[in-house]
Amino acid sequence: MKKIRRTISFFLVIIIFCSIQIDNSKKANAASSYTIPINWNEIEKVDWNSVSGPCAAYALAYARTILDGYAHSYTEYYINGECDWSRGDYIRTTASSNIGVLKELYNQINQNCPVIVHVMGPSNQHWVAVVGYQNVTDVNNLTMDNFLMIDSATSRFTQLYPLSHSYRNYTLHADHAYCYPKFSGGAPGTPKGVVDSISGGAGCINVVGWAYDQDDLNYPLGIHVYIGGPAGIGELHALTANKERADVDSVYGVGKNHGFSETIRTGLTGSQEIVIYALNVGTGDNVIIGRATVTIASDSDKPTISSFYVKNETSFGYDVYAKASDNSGVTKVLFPTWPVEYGSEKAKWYDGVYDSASGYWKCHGVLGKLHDACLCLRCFRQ
Ligand SMILES: [Ca+2]
Ligand SMILES: [Ca+2]
Repeated sequence: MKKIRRTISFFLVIIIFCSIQIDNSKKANAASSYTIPINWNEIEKVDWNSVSGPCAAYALAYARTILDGYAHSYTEYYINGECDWSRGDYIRTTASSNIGVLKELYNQINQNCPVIVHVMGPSNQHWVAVVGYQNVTDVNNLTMDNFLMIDSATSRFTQLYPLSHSYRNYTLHADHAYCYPKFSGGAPGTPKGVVDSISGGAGCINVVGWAYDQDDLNYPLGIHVYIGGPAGIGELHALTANKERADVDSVYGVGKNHGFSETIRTGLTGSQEIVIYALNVGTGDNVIIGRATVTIASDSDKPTISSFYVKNETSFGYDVYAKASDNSGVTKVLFPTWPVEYGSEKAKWYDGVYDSASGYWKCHGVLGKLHDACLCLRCFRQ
C-alpha cells in the first residue's frame, strides 16, 4: 500500500461553492418598500374631498381607479349619505388588533390591492386608501409609519403620506376596520403565506417566511423567488416550504413544516426587486406573498481553507477533512484527485459531506483503484 501512495499524486485542490451558511454579521439589513403601480393622471381626475362626509367613497374611488386604470367618481359609491362598499366590489372586515390590520395591509399591498382603512383623527373618524409600504424590516413589528396613503382630505392628495403623518395625527380607528376587493387574496383555495424578511448580501439574498395551502396541508408548498422583477422578468430560484415553523402551526393549526429560510446565490448585483410567490395546489391561484427591493453587493472575496487533516487510515482508504469559509458562506466543497502518471487532466472530483457538529467537510478516499486511490494525505492546496 505504501507503494501505491508513492506512485500517486499528492496534490489535491479544493474548490468551494459559496452560500448556505451565511454570516449574519456581514449581511446587509435592507428594508422593504413597495408601492402599487398608480396612474396618477387618473387619480387627479378623482380630485380631493373638499366637503365633509364622503371620505369613504373618495377612498373607494381612489382604490377602484388604481385597480381599473381609469378614474372613478366618488358619486358612484356615495348613496344616501353612505359609502356603499359593494358598488366598488370591496368588502369590509375587521381585525382583532392594530398589528392584525397592519399585517393585512402588508399582505394586500404585496398583491397590488389598495386597502381602505378606517382611521381616527384629532376629532373625526376618516377613511384613507393605503397603497404602499416603506422601510419594513420586520413584518411582525409593523407601524403606521410603514404605510403610505392617499388622503382625500387634502388638496395635495396626489402626494403619498405615511399613514401616521403628523399633519393629520391619525391613529387606527378602534374598530380595526379595513376594506379590500372581493378578489384580493386570490380565488378560494389560494395559498396563504408571509415573508418575514428579505435581505441582500454579497453575491446572494436571504429570504425567510412560510406558506401553506389549505387544499393539502401535508404538501410541501413550492416557493418561487424572483430576483430582478416579478415572474417573467426576474431570475427564478425555486425553494420548498418544508422547514419547521411551530409559530405558524400555533396560530393557524396547519402543521409545523411550512417554513422556508434560504440564502440564494445570484450574479445580479446592485438594487434588485425581489418578488416571492407561493405555488398553489388544488383550487386557487399562485400568489405573491412578499416583495422588496434589496441591495446585492458583488462578491469579490474568495473562499479559504483554514485547516485540514487526514484520519482513519487503513489499507483500504482514509478520510480527509477540511474546514472552509467564505464571506457569504459555503455550500459545497469538492475534493479532486489524480494519479501522478496521468496528470491533473485525469482529475476526478468528489463531493465533500458537511458535518455541522465539527464544521468540517469530509471526503472518503479508497486506495487501490486508478482514481480512487489517491485522495491525498498531505497536500491540500487551494
Ligand atoms: Ca389551493
Ligand atoms: Ca465569497
